[in-house]
Amino acid sequence: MQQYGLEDIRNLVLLSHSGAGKTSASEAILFTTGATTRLGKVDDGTTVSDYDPDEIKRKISINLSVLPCQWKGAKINLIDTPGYSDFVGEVKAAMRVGEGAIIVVCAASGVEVGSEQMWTYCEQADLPRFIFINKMDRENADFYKALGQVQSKFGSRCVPLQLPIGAQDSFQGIVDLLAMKSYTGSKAEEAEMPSSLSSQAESFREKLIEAVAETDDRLIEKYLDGEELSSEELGNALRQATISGKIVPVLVGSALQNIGTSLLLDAVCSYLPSPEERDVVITSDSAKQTIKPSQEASLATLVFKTSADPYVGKLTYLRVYTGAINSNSQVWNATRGGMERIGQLFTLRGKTQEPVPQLRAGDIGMVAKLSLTSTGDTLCNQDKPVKIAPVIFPKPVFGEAVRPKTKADLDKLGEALSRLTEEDSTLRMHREADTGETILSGLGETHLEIAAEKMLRKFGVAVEMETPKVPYKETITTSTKAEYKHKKQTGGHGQYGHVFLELEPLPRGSGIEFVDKIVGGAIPKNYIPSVEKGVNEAVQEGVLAGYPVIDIKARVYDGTFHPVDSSDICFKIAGAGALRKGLSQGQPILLEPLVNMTVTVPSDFTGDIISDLNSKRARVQGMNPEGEMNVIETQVPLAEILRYAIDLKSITQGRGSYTFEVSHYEEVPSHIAQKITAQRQAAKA
Ligand SMILES: Nc1nc2c(ncn2[C@@H]2O[C@H](COP(=O)(O)OP(=O)(O)OP(=O)(O)O)[C@@H](O)[C@H]2O)c(=O)[nH]1
Ligand SMILES: [Mg+2]
Repeated sequence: MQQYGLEDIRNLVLLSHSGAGKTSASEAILFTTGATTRLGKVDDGTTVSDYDPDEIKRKISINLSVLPCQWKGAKINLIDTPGYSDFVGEVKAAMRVGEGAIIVVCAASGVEVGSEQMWTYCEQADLPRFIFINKMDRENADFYKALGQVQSKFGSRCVPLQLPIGAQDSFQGIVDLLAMKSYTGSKAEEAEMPSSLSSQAESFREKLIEAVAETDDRLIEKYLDGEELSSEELGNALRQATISGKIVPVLVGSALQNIGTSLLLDAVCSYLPSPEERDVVITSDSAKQTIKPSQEASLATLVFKTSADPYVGKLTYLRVYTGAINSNSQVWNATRGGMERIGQLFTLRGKTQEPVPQLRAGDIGMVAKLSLTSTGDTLCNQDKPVKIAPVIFPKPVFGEAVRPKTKADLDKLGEALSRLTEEDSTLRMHREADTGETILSGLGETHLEIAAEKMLRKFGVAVEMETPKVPYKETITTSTKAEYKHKKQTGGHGQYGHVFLELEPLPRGSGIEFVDKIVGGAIPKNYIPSVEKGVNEAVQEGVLAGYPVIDIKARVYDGTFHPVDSSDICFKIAGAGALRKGLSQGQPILLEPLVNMTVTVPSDFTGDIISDLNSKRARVQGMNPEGEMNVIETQVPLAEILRYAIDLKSITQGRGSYTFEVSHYEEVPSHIAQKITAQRQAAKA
């Protein structure tokens, strides 16, 4: 097995709006580097990257895939990511382990929302990047228009390194502006520069040289003095400028026709950083710290993804930052504080596994069947423990209630759900005690739909999903007194319990209080716990719509008993009866949960968002501009935002995001309460 030094590795992430051509570009790269012998197509379901049945069916990427290949002495771990926003967790994981990115832009559609989002993520992560203007062969492809959009959205530091030769039907090749050479066809054969392009190429070359020179004090001096800059000088300066983000090179091509691929690969190796050039952020008790990547140092490996394979079991994706990890070894999981046994390490290209004896710093690989380890953990040597900063995943916001279709499905549901949530850090499962529902939450409707399909395909569990029930509650609004006598005469000895309760509404969040105010033994002490039991059982189901009752004080202040006929059960029945009576008299109301929600949208959408929020009974509590975004703080009933992921996506074309947490309960407005009560009663009947 060939071993690569840090400087010979490129961990390269492909990013874009869905459909700009990342998977197609990956396919072209694998073919061009000789990793594959035929060029697959997304539309035929034959790509290496999108091999998952869900991906083939939908013709989109859902999972990140690591696609190792070799180019001119370098090892490139290409990481294809999904562009669809529900799968942004995969993007975050991929970006965490990459040193460089290519943002793919469609030459016909221009810069789409998703690609803008990716640019923002790259800015936040300080990730050096290229722009690749793809689909030059397509109808309506226009390099200069797309470039104009790129520069107006991302700034003039996006500088073309290449120009296309021809466009659409007549797209043939690429002009390399640094070398001033032309290449045509998928084999990139050197060709004469078309005369129609030469003055255009000269002028773009001049802009490129000026931009590069401006990033380097020594070069700009030479440049202004009118001296010629050597291609070595330019290349070195461009590399530094790309790594520092002062320049974002713009490249061009067609993934489908495999034109421009080899030049793109050359540029990746020449200008994007190797693992050596990016320090590793570790978490420590004090401030943010970094360590230097090194193959000689002690081991530090980050687990950035886990996938659940129905046959192999759990598959753990590793990125080694320092040292090396060996097959059939023991390592220390610093995050969990325990030893982990490492079996056979391998690299994975699509579904093809290749066993490797060792993974060295800079590289990416996988291992199966780890017991202790999950996504985000650091594996290292026990005597040199270290924790690498984990991937920060977006919080799940869109929940649905999961119901197994049959009894057999029910038995397997728990296991399937826990495997799924282990595999996907943006999925969560919890049981809502108040409604008895199992809630699966993720980032959007498609996300959950695919989770359900996966559950069926991988674990044979069939489920139905529906909007979760709102955990309404009930309470009373006035104090009241109620009496209940349970008395029965049956054959032998009878039943007797008699309770007087006083009910009082309590402030929100108080819960249920039970107070014993019996004097003079009107109810013997030993029966009081039974009265309390009765009260506690009865509050589980309110008198309005059967929802649990909260925030009341129940005081037992009087009663009578019978020396022979009274019993625990009789006083329990009496306690419950008195409570129910009291609830009916206490002017009961329905309560609903309110959430504190933070919505982040581009400022232009503020008006639309606010008017939608108003229609959802929201109280807007603040707005804080953050750059081009507006952060809207609001309090809104949970019932109104159960499907907000869908509304927000449609209002903002996917540019918005939100988070929320349950805050407190408030009274449901009476016209809505009436509807809910009527529905519940109808359902019961
Ligand atoms: N004409 C033309 N079509 C292309 C090119 N690249 C990709 N396509 C087509 O565009 C569609 C989407 O391509 P993908 O490669 O799946 O795009 P993606 O960015 O991976 O999409 P997601 O995985 O959903 O984010 C497919 O139908 C491709 O055949 C290209 O260079 N030219
Ligand atoms: Mg794709």
